[in-house]
Amino acid sequence: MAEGKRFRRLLLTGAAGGLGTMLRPKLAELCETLRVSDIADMGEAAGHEEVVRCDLADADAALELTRGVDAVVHMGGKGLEGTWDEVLHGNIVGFYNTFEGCRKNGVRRLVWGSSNHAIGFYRREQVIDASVTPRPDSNYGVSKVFGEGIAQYYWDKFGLETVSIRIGSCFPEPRDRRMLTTWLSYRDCQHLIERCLIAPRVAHTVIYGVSDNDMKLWDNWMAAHIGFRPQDNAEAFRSKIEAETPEPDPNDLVHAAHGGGFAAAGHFED
Ligand code: NAI
Ligand code: 15L
Repeated sequence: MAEGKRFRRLLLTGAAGGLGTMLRPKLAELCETLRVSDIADMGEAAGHEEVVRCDLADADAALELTRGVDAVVHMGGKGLEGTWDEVLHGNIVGFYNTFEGCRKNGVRRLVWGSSNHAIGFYRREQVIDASVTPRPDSNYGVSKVFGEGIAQYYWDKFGLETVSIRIGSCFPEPRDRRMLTTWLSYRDCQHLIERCLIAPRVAHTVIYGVSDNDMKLWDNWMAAHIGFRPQDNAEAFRSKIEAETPEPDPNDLVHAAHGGGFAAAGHFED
């Protein structure tokens, strides 16, 4: 193994997406070879990269994709609410195929982007930990609960380790008042993914992906073994956000529910 590298080969799915693009150079630091994959174009392969364009809903493609990798950072799939067919294709069939590929190919660990929308119907005055019953707020949130369920199953039955990261809002800066609570900075996200990959033992861990914001909805005491130490705080953006956005109605679900607009929206199929 080359000096300073923790892994021979890592796989990053969703490499053309917002988080995949941000994580691509960071993951390259950790491994000798980074395999990047997406259904969309990902640009040219760098010297240390393998670029594989495929649909994770294709089981044969997912099996081939996961061959020969030590660990997977899975960010591919539908990243927002959508029709049931879209969510089914990208997140449920795609996730199952990714897990099956990992199992058949003996991959040791998978780290993936679950979402706060798995618990989006909790109310803002309820601070929750990872042991709560899921309360998904959308088709999308239901697919994340499915993902967490399959992760638990593959640990219990096959010993495949997974970290399910219930990501809050991961963007360069918080975009609205809700994100003053839910924001995960890019720097903290990169550190979190690294910790999830290198922590000695994770079994199936659920962790909230959120920066060290003053206002908190999620308590990560059950994932202390990951060693996640966020450094950024959305409070630094408060005056800018408050100047740009109207005073919220605290009873509106957009502000009252952890999932914000996803909880407040109607059913997507209507
Ligand atoms: P994104 O939508 O920018 O990226 C997702 C990528 O997955 C896209 O490049 C898309 O082409 C690819 N993809 C979709 N269906 C696919 C399929 N069937 N096969 C292969 N690739 C497929 O999403 P983003 O923001 O980068 O998020 C990454 C993951 O993290 C997503 O699973 C999302 O649900 C999750 N997440 C992100 C949050 C955020 O704040 N950015 C918050 C919570 C969860
Ligand atoms: C998510 O799950 C989405 O992927 C992201 O685009 C944001 O909407 C985020 O949740 C959020 O809750 O802010």
